This record gives sequence, structure tokens and C-alpha cells, in this order.
Amino acid sequence: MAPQPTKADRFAFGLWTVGWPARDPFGDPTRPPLDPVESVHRLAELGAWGVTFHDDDLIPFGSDDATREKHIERFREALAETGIVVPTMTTNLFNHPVFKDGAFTSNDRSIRRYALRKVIRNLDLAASLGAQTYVFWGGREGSESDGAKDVRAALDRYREAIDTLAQYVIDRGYGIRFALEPKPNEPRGDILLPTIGHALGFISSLEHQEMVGLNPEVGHEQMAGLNFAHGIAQALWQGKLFHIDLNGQRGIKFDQDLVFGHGDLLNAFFLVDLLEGAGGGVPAYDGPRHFDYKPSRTEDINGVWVSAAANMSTYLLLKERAAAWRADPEVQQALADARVPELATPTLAPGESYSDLIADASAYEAFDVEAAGARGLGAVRINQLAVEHLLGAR
Ligand code: GLT
Ligand code: MN
Ligand code: MN
Repeated sequence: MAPQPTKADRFAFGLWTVGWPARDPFGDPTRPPLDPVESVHRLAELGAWGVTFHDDDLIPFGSDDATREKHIERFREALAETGIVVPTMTTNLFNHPVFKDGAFTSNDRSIRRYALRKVIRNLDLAASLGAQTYVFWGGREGSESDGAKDVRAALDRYREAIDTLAQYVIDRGYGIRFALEPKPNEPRGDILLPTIGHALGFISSLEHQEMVGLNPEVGHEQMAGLNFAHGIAQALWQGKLFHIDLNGQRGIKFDQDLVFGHGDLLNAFFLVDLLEGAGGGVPAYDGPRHFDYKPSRTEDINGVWVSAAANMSTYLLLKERAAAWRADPEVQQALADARVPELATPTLAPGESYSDLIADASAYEAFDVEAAGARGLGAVRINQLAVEHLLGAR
């Protein structure tokens, strides 16, 4: 039996996920548009806790002020009726042709100024809805021609944009934190801040770096052939995991946005283990478990809700399996045999200096380098024990 999610699990979905009408570059939509109000109700029935959205997901681009207010009002009512919260919001800076060469890093200065205004307007709404995180996915910030973009100038403008918006949030007292979402390519040929590592490097150059972290997405790192669980571990290590986009991806190809776990299941298992605290009892990450997936184009509206539920039950199953794996005495023995816990011990003893290390013959002169080199790690056994727990064999 698949476990049932509750609000305590803090599962959230973008309105653009379940609401995707399944238009792709080769074909028309296969599903009718979905009213955001209906999405809120259906997600609440399924056990979700939050919804997130771009300005244009709720308020069609170009709406006049009165229409905008009407959309917001209906949405607020749905939130009140269901208890669904809005933990996170973001801006659509990619759909309209005006953003075809980027928003914050468009070569055209007037477009950059327009983009900042679009974000500021939506930040006000985010604050009024109680959002605590604001995501920046720069899908159009990039190029197809290396000659058509001065990347160093673009990074200056990217930094200028984030610094300016951070100052706005601080001056208004909104208490919102920013989360940058890396992606290597698609829709641009090459996107700026393509991976977790690039984005971390960029953040260290910001004026208000303490309020800027990451929103990494499973598929975006895997599109670049990277290990998502490793990337998340580094983001946590640097105190920068502000948000997460969970989904599935099968290898280095276009962004698939599959259901969470419907790609690299073993990496998803170790990811959930990591997020939930690796057996330590305290989750390493306490933000929303946010799904950014697309219900496959083959599915009808019923399939949309089946796929939404699948994300949540997969997460809960992986959480269960990871806990069982951690509790298994054979796993604990295998981890000890591989000296996994030993890595937490500093390489130098307390107070020991490099001079002490040089004076320690057991570290070098008397060290049995052949015996240490011959010792097996037993990592395959550890992986297989995870597979056996995943497959219900234990
Ligand atoms: C877009 C993108 C996602 C981002 C969203 C936030 S929009 O669908 O593919 O990965 O998280 O802008
Ligand atoms: Mn994606
Ligand atoms: Mn995403």
C-alpha cells in the first residue's frame, strides 16, 4: 500500500506542473487548460500542503489591474477554503518574446529594466501571500552564439539584478529569501549558472549573499551528467539549500520533468536519505518538498492527478525504505566495514600540527601502504543492500 501524504509532509506543487496542457515543440496541447482554483482543491484532496506559481500562471500576461485583482481574489479564497499555503513564488521571465535574449542579462537595457519591474511587482504579491522563498530560474539568460553574449558583462548584470531585488526585499521588510535554480541548457543553447557549483560561485559574489541560496532541480543536474545527491550535499554543506525541485530524469538529454523517482531511482533513494537526515533523526533540509514535474503528454486529466499523487507516494516510500535501510544491522555493519563513519574524524588530531604529522613515523615511514591499498571498501555491498531494500527484498 502506498503511504498517504498529509500536510505535515510539506509537499508542494507548481501550478505550472499539474496545469501544463502538454504543448511541446512538436505538438499541440493534449489537455485543456486547468483553472488554478481547481488545482488548489485537487492538490489539497490529494494531501498536498502548498502550491507555488509564476505571476503569469495565475494572472494571464497583460491583464489589467482589475482583472489581476479578480484572479488574486479567487485564488485567495481557494487557499482559505483548503488551508493550502504558498511557500514559494517566482516570475515568468521566459515566455514572452521580449525575453528571447534574456531578462536580467538581455543585451537590451530597456528589457532588463522591464524585467526588474516585473519581478518587483510580483514580489509584492509574494509578500502579501506569505511566501518565504522566491525562485529565480534564468531559463533565457544565456546564448546560442558565444559571440553574441559578453558573459562577464552578463554576470555583472545578473549580479546587479539580484543585488537590486535583494535590497528591495530588505527595505520592504518582506523577509523573503532568494533561491537560484541552475539549469545547463533548454530553452537557451547554453544557460548562465548552469549547475549547482556555478551558482554557488556566483552567490559568493553577491552583496546580500546571506539571503541568496539555491533551488536545485533533480533533472537539471542530471541533464549535465552530474550526481544530484552529491550536489545537494554540497549545497547543504554550504548552508545554501533554500528550496528543492524534485522530479525524474533519464540521463543526458532534454529536460524530461518526469515524476520523482521515475528516472535514477537509486540516486533518488540516497537523496531522500540525505534530506531526511541520513538516519540521524533530524532532517537535513526542512523546506518544502516541492515537485517540479510535467504530467506526461500521453496522460488525460485523470492521469494528471494520478501522477501528482505518484510524486508524493514515491517520496514517502523512499523515506520509509531509507529508514529501514539505516536500521538494518547488516547495513550498519557494511557501513562500518567501509569506514563510512570514520570520514567524520578530522585527519589531524586535536591540536596536532603538520610538524607533529611529519614527526609521526606511523603516518608515513612505518605505514603499510601495500596493506591499505589492498583493502576492499565493500561499496558494492552497500549499494546492493539499498537495492534490496528498494525492491522489498528485505
Ligand atoms: C520552468 C522550469 C522550471 C522552473 C520553473 C520556475 S519554470 O517550468 O522548467 O525548472 O523551476 O521558473
Ligand atoms: Mn526541469
Ligand atoms: Mn524547476
